[in-house]
Amino acid sequence: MIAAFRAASFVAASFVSASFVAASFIAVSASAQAPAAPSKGTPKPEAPKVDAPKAAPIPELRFERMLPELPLVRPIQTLQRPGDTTHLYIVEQPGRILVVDPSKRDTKEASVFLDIREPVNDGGNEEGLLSVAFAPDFDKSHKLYAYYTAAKPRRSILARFTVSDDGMTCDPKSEELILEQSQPYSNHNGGAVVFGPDGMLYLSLGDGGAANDPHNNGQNLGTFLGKILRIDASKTGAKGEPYAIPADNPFVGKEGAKGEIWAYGLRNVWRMAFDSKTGDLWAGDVGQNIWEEIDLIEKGGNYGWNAREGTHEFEGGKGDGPFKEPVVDYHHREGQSVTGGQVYRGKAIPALDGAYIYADFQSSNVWGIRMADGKSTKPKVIAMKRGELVSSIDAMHDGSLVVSTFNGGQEKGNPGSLWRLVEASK
Ligand SMILES: [Ca+2]
Ligand SMILES: [Ca+2]
Repeated sequence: MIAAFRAASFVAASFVSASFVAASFIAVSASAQAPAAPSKGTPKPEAPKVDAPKAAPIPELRFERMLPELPLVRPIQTLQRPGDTTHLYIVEQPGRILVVDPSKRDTKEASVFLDIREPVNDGGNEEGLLSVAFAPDFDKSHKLYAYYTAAKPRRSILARFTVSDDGMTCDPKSEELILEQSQPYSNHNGGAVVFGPDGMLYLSLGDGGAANDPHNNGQNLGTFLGKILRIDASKTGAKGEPYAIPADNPFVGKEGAKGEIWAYGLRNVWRMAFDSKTGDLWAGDVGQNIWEEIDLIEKGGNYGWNAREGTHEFEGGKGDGPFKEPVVDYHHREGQSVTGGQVYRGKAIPALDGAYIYADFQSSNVWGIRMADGKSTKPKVIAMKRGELVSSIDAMHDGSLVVSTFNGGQEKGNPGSLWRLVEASK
C-alpha cells in the first residue's frame, strides 16, 4: 500500500495527485468496459497475429459494499479462521482485530478478537498492525501469527498468539516473540505474513525506508530488510530460536547471508499471496518514482531493487544481476502504490478462475491478468472505486475476494470500508 512507501513527505503530495490521476483514468476504464458491438452479416475477420499470449478474457467486476453500518478504522486485511466460514476477521492498522458474522449485513458493532494497540506503534502512515495469519495446524495449535511495528526502539515484530477454544478471542498476554527487525525509518515495513502450501511461514519486509534504499539493503543478503523470508514456525531452531530455518532455503550455509531469506531485491512488498491451486507466490512490490510492479516470487530470486524499478534501470542504484523481471509493471500515471492481490479460485465467477487480481492503493484501479506461455496478458482494468484507497484484497475459503479500503484519506484514524468483488453484470 501506501505510497508513502515513498518518503513520508511525499504522502500529502501524492495523495493530492490521486484525484488528478482518477480523472485521467476514466477514459481508459470506460473503453475497457465497452466491448465492441458485433457487426451484422459480415464474416468474422481473422484474429491478428500478436505477441501477447492467448488466454480467456477476464470479466468486469464491481465493488459491492459489505457491513455498511460497521465503523472501521483503517482496515488492512480480512480473513477467515481455518475450518470456519461463518465469521470474518477484520484487521485494523492501529492494532485491533474484530470478528463479525458477515451475513448480518446491518450489524453496527463487532466483537474485539484481539487488541494490541498498546504494543503496536502506528505513528507513521506505514506503521501499525500490518498482517496476520492463522497457523496451518490451527485446529490443533490454536495459534495466530501477527506482524506489526513497535516503538522505542523502532522495530518490526513477528509474534505468535494463542486463540481461545471457540475461536472468538485472542489473549494479548499469550504473545510469544518469533522474530524482530530493527527499523531505521517509519516507512517501508512491508509486509505480509502468509503460509505456503509447504506449511512454511513467508514474511515480507521492506527495505527499511526513507527513499532510494540509502543503505542498499535490497541487495544485501546480510539483512532481512528488502526481503521475503521463509521460516518453519512449527519448530524451534538448533540454538533454541523460536523458529527453524528450512534446510532447503536458498542461502543456507552461504557466507555472510541470512539463512531465512527466500527472495531479495524487494523494495516494499505490500501484500503477497499463494495461488491456492498452483502454489505460485505472487507479490506486489511498491515502486519509488515511476514504476509499480507485480512479481512471481521464486526461490533465491533477486527482484532488482535498488538497481531496478519495475522493468527499468533505477538511476543511482547498485547491484549485479541477473535480476528477475516483474510479471508486469505500471507507470505512476495509472496509480502510485501497488496493492498485491490474489489469484481467483472461487466457484461463483467461473470466467475469473485463474486470473490474478491486483490493485493500486491510490488510484483504486483493480486489474486482472493471466499467465500464458510464461508471460502475462495485457493488464485490464476490471473494476475501480474512486475515492477509496485499496489497502488489501483477500481471499476467503470459498475463493471469493474481499477488498479493504480507507475512505478517501490517509490521515491517522480515518475510517474504512469492506467490499466484495462481484461480477459487474450481476
Ligand atoms: Ca521502516
Ligand atoms: Ca523489481
